[in-house]
Amino acid sequence: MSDKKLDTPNETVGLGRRRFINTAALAGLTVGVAACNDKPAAAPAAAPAAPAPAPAPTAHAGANVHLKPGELDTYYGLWSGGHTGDMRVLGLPSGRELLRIPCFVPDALVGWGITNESKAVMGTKPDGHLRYTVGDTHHTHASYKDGNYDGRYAWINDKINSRIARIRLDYFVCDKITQLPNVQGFHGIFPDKRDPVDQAINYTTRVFCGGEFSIPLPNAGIEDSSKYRSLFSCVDAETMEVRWQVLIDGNCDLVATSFDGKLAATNQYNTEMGAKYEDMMSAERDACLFFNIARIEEAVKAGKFKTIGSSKVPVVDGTHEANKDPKTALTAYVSVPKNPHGVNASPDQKYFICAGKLSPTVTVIELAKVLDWFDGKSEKLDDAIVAEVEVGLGPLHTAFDGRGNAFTTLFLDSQVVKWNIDKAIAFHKGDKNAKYVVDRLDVHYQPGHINASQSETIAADGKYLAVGCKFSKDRFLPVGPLHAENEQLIDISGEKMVLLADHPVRGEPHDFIIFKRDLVKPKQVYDLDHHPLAIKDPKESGVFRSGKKVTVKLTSQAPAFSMREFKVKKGDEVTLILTNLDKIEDLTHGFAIPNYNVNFIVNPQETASVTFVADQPGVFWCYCTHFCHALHLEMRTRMIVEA
Ligand code: RUQ
Ligand code: CUA
Ligand code: CA
Repeated sequence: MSDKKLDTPNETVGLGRRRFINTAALAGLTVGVAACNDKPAAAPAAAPAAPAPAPAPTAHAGANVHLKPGELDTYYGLWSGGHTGDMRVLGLPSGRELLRIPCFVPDALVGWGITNESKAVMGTKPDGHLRYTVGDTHHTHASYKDGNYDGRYAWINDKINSRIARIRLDYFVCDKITQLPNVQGFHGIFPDKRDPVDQAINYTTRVFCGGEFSIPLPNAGIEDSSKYRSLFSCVDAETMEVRWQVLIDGNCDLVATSFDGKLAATNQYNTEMGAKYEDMMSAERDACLFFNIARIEEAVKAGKFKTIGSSKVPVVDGTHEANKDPKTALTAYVSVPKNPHGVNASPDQKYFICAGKLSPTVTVIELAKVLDWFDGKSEKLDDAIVAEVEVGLGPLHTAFDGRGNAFTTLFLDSQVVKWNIDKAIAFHKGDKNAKYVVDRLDVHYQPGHINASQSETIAADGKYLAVGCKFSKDRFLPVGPLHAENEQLIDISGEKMVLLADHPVRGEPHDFIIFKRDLVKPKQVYDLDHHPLAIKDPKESGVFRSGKKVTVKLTSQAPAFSMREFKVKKGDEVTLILTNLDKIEDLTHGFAIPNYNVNFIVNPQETASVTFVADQPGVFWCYCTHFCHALHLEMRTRMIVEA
């Protein structure tokens, strides 16, 4: 893509005179994206206030990225996998990918979508086949305690089928998936940052989920699109049940939560409620929508809700019409420019920041002032906006260093801009000498999400910044038309940002979080008692028949399965249960049955099962697929299917 083309609509004007991006500019972007053969340009010509060249990386920072063999990373990163429907675990600062945790899409390594256990998590149709085999994960966040990660859970969204998955951070596995009723395009996601203060309602942690696409509710018939609405959903972190939903005007995009458990926010790019993109960008301003969580829960408790279609989830009314009186309002729509993308809560617990996307601005909203409005202490909701300042073209997402600075991606400028929140507020108040832009750094290219180590926690440490660049063009060896994406790592410990490394990743991750490694305590082996069908002694192995249903019980201990052969009859419905009795960390075995579409792994002390119909007679060598021992190839058992 050509940066020159991206900048064409603006090349003759300075930042101060750029306002909103129009359709022509977007058309220019489209052409630029299509014309990917163009030589990549350096910094965009029209980039405002071009920074001095960044200083060379400090010895400290550079040395940290290139870990010596055997040296461990200091941070974990949880990345969403995009189309692969998984969560990826990276070590940082090295950028090494350590694991992919399958959630929404079958996975060949683990046998996700093959084993009965994973199918039960993923959900099946009455015929036993998976309900869905595609997914699209965008946003991942982890559970908090007192404003910092507590290492219990992470959650990730599936935009396609409106599902939320929970990952246990002790085993790094997905253990529950919930589909949100009456939601299409489930996008933003964010949990509570502490167990909320109001114990009277007996809260546990909640996860808030934004519905992006507006649909008829209930979704029957094709009616006037101006009547479509979206829902904002609250999911219980423990039960993973949907507790309540809020009917809203406009749509939800990203989601953020306050540190005190009182407010959740979502940015809205389609307050126009347009059904075509031209309509979605017709208004000069959209909104950042705030939810008064305590009031919503009280309304639910008081029975002030309806239900939609066959769903039993209580739905309260958060539309404009029903929320005009601040003293009873469940929602507050704060006006922000134009098609905002991303909303982030600053680690000082004071502000929510919305990036403009089609406006070159970021909007800083003061939390206390939103609460003042709900309490009737402030007349105008717009007073909650304490800054709305220009930062560059196509601002999308914001991260924080814990020292009062924010870092916002500029999609169109291909830059990260570092800006100071207090100075932006001063500038907005009229101090035109307040230089809120601290630094700019070119990134490669077209950045979307951004996050800093510990960014949205009270322990933001201002060390590393990762930037998810949507296009890598010339940064890696070409591998055909589809390029790797570029997750870049930046040192933010000093005044100036320093680019440290490019990390190629398979398309296409979106969001991610980065946290200190000691916040999680991974388990080394499973516990036999976790699975009710665990075979604790090889002597329990055997073939157990009940009519046409046959249970085959097997154990594994390197380099052998407990039975060297087993017999079933053609037409039997076979459930094979395999417990791995090896006790050593990482001593995993696999189990594959040729021609039967069976392949899965069992980790040490783990039990898994598969069910299939033995429809082909013959001899089938079931073999271990995971290299475990010098006699790994010999680790087999013979399934004999009698005609
Ligand atoms: S959105 S590139 Cu799906 Cu996370 Cu902003
Ligand atoms: Cu067991 Cu390879
Ligand atoms: Ca809009």
